[in-house]
Amino acid sequence: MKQRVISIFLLLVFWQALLGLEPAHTATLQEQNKPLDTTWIEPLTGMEFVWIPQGCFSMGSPSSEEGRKDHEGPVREVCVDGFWMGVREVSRGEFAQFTAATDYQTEAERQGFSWMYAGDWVARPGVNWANPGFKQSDAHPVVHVSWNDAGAMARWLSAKNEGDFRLPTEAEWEYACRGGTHTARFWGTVREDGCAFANAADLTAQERFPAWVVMDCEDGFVFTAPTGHFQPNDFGLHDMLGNVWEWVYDNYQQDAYKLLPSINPLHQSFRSERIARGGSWNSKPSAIRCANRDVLQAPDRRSDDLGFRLIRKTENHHEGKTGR
Ligand SMILES: [Ca+2]
Ligand SMILES: [Ca+2]
Repeated sequence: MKQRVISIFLLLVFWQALLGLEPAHTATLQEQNKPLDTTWIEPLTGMEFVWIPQGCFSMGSPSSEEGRKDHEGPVREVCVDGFWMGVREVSRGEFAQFTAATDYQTEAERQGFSWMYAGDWVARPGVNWANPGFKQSDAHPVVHVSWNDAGAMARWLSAKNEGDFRLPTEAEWEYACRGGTHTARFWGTVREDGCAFANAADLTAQERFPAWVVMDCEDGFVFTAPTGHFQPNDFGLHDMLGNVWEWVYDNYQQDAYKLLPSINPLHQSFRSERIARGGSWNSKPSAIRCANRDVLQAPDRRSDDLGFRLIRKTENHHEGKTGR
């Protein structure tokens, strides 16, 4: 009897191997959590989202990293659940569809001014997302938008679609920026390679602003570039470094990496400081790093180098959970 059972078992194993079938339980956690499609287009704006699988990474920068500040440490392992992320920064054309549909007025429009950078910060009257102070097409990233403005667009998209839209947390943003890499920049260790991957302060910008510290290469843009113009990282995300700084969801906490949990960390408080990530067209090379945290004093801050991208969280795509 025992021999017969073993024979049947071996026959089944042989049969399964012959058919090339894998037993169901060998499917990896990653495969189980993968959505059916890995890109998704938001129907109202045409914004493209890509699935960022759950994962863990070393958040923060080592003390040896050039340009590093103390609040970028201590480096620690952080894990985030999977999410959909905007492949590109929100463009001016996409933001225009939001304002046209809702009559929303940005804080720069309501208060009648925004901040512009040309070596020093100047509060300039009449400047806003539709009148940015330099030439832009609808394909360029929207600028002069506050944290509050970004939240308003996210709430509009959440009301019109399945899923919840919001800014990425700091952890989600840095995980997405790194795209599985461990270097200061997702393209590797040679910062001059950056002109293929990021619109930053470069030789093109130095012709206009001679005092700027720049990358020793030409990216071709003094101010913003069309979103998606540069090569993406390994997650398929464009402009995670450079072009415009990107708002994240958290309130700023200097000691966040000491205090927050390592699973899906998020800092929320009554303090007004917020954070932007990734650097912009006016950033010197040492600011163009995935770990860099720029502290902004209030959620109504806006400027000509500051925009955002959104993420989308859904329940029906076997959304990846860290399970810890
Ligand atoms: Ca540039
Ligand atoms: Ca950016």
